[in-house]
Amino acid sequence: MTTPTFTPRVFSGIQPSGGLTLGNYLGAIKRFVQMQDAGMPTVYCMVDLHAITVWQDPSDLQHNTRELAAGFIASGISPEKSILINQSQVPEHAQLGWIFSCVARMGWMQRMTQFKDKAGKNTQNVSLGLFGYPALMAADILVYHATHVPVGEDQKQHLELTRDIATKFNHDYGVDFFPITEPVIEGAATRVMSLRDGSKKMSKSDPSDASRINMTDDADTIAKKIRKAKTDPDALPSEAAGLSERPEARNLINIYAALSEQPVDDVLREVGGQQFGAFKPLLAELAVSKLSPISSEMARLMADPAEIDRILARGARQAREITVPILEKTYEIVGMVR
Ligand code: AQP
Repeated sequence: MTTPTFTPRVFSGIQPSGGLTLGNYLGAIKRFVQMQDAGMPTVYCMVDLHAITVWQDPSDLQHNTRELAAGFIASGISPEKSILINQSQVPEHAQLGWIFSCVARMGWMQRMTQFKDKAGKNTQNVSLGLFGYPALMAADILVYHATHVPVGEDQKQHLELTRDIATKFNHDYGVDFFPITEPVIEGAATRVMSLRDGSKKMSKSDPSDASRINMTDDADTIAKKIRKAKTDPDALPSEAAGLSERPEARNLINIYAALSEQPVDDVLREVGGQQFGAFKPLLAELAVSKLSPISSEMARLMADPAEIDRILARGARQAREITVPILEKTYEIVGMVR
């Protein structure tokens, strides 16, 4: 059998499970914009079906979905260049998700560390959806035959599972129908850590608001959170090796490097030897200068939610031109009578 070549296509998504954080921006959205601007066909998604794997208040979910769309657009994702969608408006995601739930093996799912982290000791009481989530994520990607998926480091294992699902489907049915997707995990901030604990990922659902920078935070709030960020008493090193045992210092330097688009070594050449008392105001100033234009644009877009809804409706129509034929062909391969 010949291996088909798949046309490059980029897909990625973010859950509207809270407000956008600096982690989502640096780990994911910045790369989304770069790939769009490099001229690749791109599909970006608010994954609302994933968000409800944990409880979401319905009105918050609506608000967060529109605000996330505003965040995408304000960060540089153009609805003219990318297909911008809300997952539940493109039903083929969930339909292919079911097929993939029948391809993925229990043993594979039980190895997913994000499930273990999110369920904690509560594995009997969390939703079945939280456990099955990675099969739906594989469907989100493969229902577009996407070849490249820009994500933060925390999603690496789910992308390996996506490759396993595609491989098993192709093998079981004797086809070369689904591509083996490449994760794109690059840059200085693929894993932005909590400002309160350098061993924990910055997360929109962390109960402590001080642990994260929200894209909607104003300048004073950003400066205050950075001023209060956990650090150690030592001065900053002049080389990256000096950060290896200092997770909080490494995190702030990585954030600085990603925001200023410089390698970590160049940043340390500039700020090595400084105490945090001197470095934190520099970081705050940089963060405010990069994030303020985005948050003001988000506020402007949120003043017209009907326009956001129009953009998403158009995105869903464009997306379904791709997803309907791929799902139909999948059903045919599986042997469903149509
Ligand atoms: N701290 C982070 N550093 C770098 N990248 C990150 N991402 C998330 N947090 C960081 C990347 O953002 C994209 C969207 O993530 P998501 O919203 O789908 O889910 P998540 O990874 O579970 O993010 P959160 O903020 O922690 O959400 P909750 O609290 O709802 O679970 C992904 O590409 C992710 O890698």
